[in-house]
Amino acid sequence: MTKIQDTQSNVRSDVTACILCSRNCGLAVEIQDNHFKKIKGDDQHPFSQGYICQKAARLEYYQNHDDRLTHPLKRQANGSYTEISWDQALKEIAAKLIHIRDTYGGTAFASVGGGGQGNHLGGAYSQQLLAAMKSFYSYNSLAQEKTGDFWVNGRLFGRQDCHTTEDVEYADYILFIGTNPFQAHGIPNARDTLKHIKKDPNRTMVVFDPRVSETAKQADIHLQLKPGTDAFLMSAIISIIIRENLHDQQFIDQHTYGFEQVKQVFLAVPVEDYISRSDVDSELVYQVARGFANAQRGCVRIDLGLQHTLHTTLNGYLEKLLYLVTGNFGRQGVNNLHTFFVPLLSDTDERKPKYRRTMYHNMFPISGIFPPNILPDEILKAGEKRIRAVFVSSSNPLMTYADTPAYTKSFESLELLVVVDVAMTETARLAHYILPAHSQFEKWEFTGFNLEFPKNGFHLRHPLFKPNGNTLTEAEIYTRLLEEMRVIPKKFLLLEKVALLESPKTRRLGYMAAFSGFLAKNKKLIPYAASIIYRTLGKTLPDNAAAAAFLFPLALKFAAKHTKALRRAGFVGNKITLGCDLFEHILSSRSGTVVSKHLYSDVWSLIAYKDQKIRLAIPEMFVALADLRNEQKIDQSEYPFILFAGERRSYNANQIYRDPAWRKIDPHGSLHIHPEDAQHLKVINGDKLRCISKNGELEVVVELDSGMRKGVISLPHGYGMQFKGGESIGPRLNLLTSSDHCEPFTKTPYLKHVPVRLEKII
Ligand SMILES: Nc1nc2c(c(=O)[nH]1)N[C@H]1C(S)=C(S)[C@@H](COP(=O)(O)OP(=O)(O)OC[C@H]3O[C@@H](n4cnc5c(=O)[nH]c(N)nc54)[C@H](O)[C@@H]3O)O[C@H]1N2
Ligand SMILES: Nc1nc2c(c(=O)[nH]1)N[C@H]1C(S)=C(S)[C@@H](COP(=O)(O)OP(=O)(O)OC[C@H]3O[C@@H](n4cnc5c(=O)[nH]c(N)nc54)[C@H](O)[C@@H]3O)O[C@H]1N2
Ligand code: SF4
Ligand SMILES: [Mo]
Repeated sequence: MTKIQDTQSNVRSDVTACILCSRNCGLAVEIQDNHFKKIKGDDQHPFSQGYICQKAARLEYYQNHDDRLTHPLKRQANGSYTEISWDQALKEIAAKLIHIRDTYGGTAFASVGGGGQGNHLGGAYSQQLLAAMKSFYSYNSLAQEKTGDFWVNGRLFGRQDCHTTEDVEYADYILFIGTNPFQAHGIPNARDTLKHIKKDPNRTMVVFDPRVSETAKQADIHLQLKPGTDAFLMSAIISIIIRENLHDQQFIDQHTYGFEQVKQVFLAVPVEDYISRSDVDSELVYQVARGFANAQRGCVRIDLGLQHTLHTTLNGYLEKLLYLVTGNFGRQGVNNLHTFFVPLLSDTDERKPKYRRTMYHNMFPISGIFPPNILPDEILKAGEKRIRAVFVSSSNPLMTYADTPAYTKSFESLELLVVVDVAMTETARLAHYILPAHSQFEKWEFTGFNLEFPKNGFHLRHPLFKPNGNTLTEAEIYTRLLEEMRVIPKKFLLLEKVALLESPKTRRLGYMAAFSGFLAKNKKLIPYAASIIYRTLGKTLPDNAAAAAFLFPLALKFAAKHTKALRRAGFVGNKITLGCDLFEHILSSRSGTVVSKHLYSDVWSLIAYKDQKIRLAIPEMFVALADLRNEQKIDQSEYPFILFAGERRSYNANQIYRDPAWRKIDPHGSLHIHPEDAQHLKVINGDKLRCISKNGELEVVVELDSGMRKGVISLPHGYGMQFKGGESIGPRLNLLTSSDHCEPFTKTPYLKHVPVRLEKII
């Protein structure tokens, strides 16, 4: 279904996708005069198949609101902003960037962000600026949550971009550890999937969560553990499985190395002591260990409840061991690896000296990304080698990264801060230049969160609306900037000519031959391939899809690597023309397309180690396990509560919606607290409390919730924005968090383990 025009009322029907979480469900929309009139699920979307949640219906609040940016802005000496032309903005920024690069070198520049929950197309262009600045420093939100997980994958499977996935829909015994898919999604069509599991007496759902989350309410077994104790609990479960000989020896012998060492380590785990540390019923733990190990199809799904808390990386190792030692890997209904059509991650093994570290923390990248937690120090404390210029794109660090005071101070000290966004954000308000982008519904876009196996898909979205004001796409912004910096020429006469000669018969292959030849002769231009192809082949694509042209070489590469999987998905041609067919389908399939169909047994070929075997023994993790034993209990005398600083609820969606009117409930983003704790503090629903951490304080509104553990409180993520420059609405959480309260290894912040105290406001 595409573009059906109702001429009378000027209402159009069209399709697109939701941009609010990593599921990126397909949407069928009705549009009138640059407004969404109606939003439903798109039945034609190959993965979501009509499913959406309540958040997507409100996307009009993303597309049209009072904080939308319409013109490039330059900050004046008095802090106000003046509209300037794109020419002036890009010329001035280019001159400043060149000065900083040529005076201080590659360590003086960092890029932050590059893509949010649905907009990854622009990232291909923004990352080019790193090469132009001779910098490695790419900071991104993934490195404040998922890099511990990626690091473990690197050791287990051979590369940090061997990314795991969960076949929850087909599993019969599912462990949800530190995740609440009912609200946060992250698994296909979450609420339907949960409902099916719940209804089926032959399937078991276990939730590990200190809170009775919406998912826990649907579970067969809820382990309401003490926050931050998952490493103890998972270690105990693995130990029980091994002690009781419930591990899958045949799988282990056939597909892994290192089990003997793992076995010794876990046989030494003091099971009862660890279970009591997590404060759950011992019998239930044995039941889960046995149930999971004996299941036909056991599957583990985790998220921030494991990553934003104590032992981040170790947690990642343990949850993976759970499914690996029980042989729940490489089949239907268990955990698997998957392909990436657009590679979101890379492999930067820190043992190899070629990956440049940061100047102050000597921090290494994981999967190519540096952790936002260290950026303020790298700006403020690295002396002559400090970061002096930062480009922020599709991210709002002043709201979303730990330690807002440190971020504010460091960003205020920069010689150049440029923000590329669709809205006037808190971070933008500190920038020297603000560059306004087309919204995600005004340009070609896609998500790189295609994390499915064995069937994977891709959805290239076309523009729905005409662009707002004097805005540009990221493709155009960064390409012009590279031209202004003179790192790429403004014209590529030969390539443009070859591109124009292409016909359906030649399938753009003449262009690809010329393009490869051109890059072979001009190696310095290889990092800017996306902009070059945008300016040349891009001009010949239908419907002004120039910005998507770089998907063509990716399609050729994907087809060459996964030829059989593409054929199974219905694409035709030889090893080369198959990629052309894929690209054509991507361009024309408005609801998205299946790009590959693997067999489950192909999973072994996705392991990066040449012998396709998994390395179960990770020495660093054995050290972390040994440290667990001696871990002291935290002294809670000054800060008696543990705050979850960032719960996913019905009406939060990162910092994507700024207008508070989008929320149907929970306008204050209230503090959830156990009724007995509230009674001690002498507060009832609607009262106000001061929530005080080592780093700062916030005023919060009380909501009693008997599903909370005593001593544990929760505030939502995605509030606290200053809409139209006014007061913060709801908790501005990262005023409470600090960047040194983090896992020392990956620097992932412990946002779900913030010690606080509460005081009644009278
Ligand atoms: N509605 C909504 N959905 C979203 C988003 C959003 O902003 N709003 N954001 C998206 C993004 S960016 C992400 S990364 C995902 C995150 O998705 P999730 O991680 O699933 O969501 P959270 O609510 O942050 O945390 C999940 C659960 O962890 C529990 N938890 C806290 N501490 C612990 C602990 O020590 N152990 C265990 N086992 N559990 C613990 C919390 O009680 C909570 O129920 O959500 C995505 N989806
Ligand atoms: N305390 C606390 N902090 C957290 C979390 C938490 O649970 N607790 N969660 C963390 C997690 S898991 C994540 S993923 C991060 C998310 O934090 P960020 O990475 O900062 O991402 P978003 O909040 O999604 O912000 C996206 C920005 O992109 C802009 N934008 C939208 N569309 C476009 C576009 O087309 N082009 C451009 N250039 N910009 C666009 C939006 O206006 C917004 O300013 O927050 C983290 N911060
Ligand atoms: S928020 Fe996530 S689950 Fe809900 S409609 Fe959007 S993409 Fe789908
Ligand atoms: Mo996230």
